[in-house]
Amino acid sequence: MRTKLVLCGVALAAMAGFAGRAAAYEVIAVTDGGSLSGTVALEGAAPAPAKLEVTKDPEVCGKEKKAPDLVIGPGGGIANAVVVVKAAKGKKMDPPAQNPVLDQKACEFVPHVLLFPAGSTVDILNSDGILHNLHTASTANPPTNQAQPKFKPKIQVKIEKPEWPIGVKCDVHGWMSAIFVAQEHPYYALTDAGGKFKIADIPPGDYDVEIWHEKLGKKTEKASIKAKADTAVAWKLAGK
Ligand SMILES: [Cu+2]
Repeated sequence: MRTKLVLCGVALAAMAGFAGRAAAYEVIAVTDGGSLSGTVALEGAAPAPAKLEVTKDPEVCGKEKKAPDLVIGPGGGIANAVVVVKAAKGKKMDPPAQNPVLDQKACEFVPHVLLFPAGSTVDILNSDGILHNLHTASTANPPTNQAQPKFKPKIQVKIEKPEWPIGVKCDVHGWMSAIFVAQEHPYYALTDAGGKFKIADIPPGDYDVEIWHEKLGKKTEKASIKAKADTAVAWKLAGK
């Protein structure tokens, strides 16, 4: 009985996870799609960026880093927020024309958040020419933990299944962090440095839209998408 309860708990926990929760996405032809565009901004004043201490390789890494987990642009725009239109059906998600790239430059992952279609092969570059180490905390996909010495300017990691956020760390430089978002369907976007985003070709209808930020958390908004028109929004996330 006890074993059964435990197994049941594990199954529930798995179902609550992203991969288990997502109903199958249905591909349809979208001929009269609309778009959703706008901004995600911080409610209230922007905090001063936190500083991270550099404890290794200062000749390449520098002395100090700005924490990449909360970047606020002019006007309060929040960079690196993930916006997802919770569409059950829509257009096919095409593979990227080129492999998504995560570089390591001055001991920072660039970009800090990398959004790409599930099934992509990510090119991990090492522009620094020193030892880095790629360590991902995937659960739906196999995690990877591999050294990237200076003679390996590129390694590749395939992320087969939709999963996010996938934490990425370098075990050599503890302050380095990035996030992979392996999207399940085409209706995902990442806000730019000004907090702006745009998602196109959405079938007309009413949707829940999830906004997620690694530091500010998650919020659900509503949006009505109209045929061949843009719906403009200005959303806010509260500071913590
Ligand atoms: Cu490193």
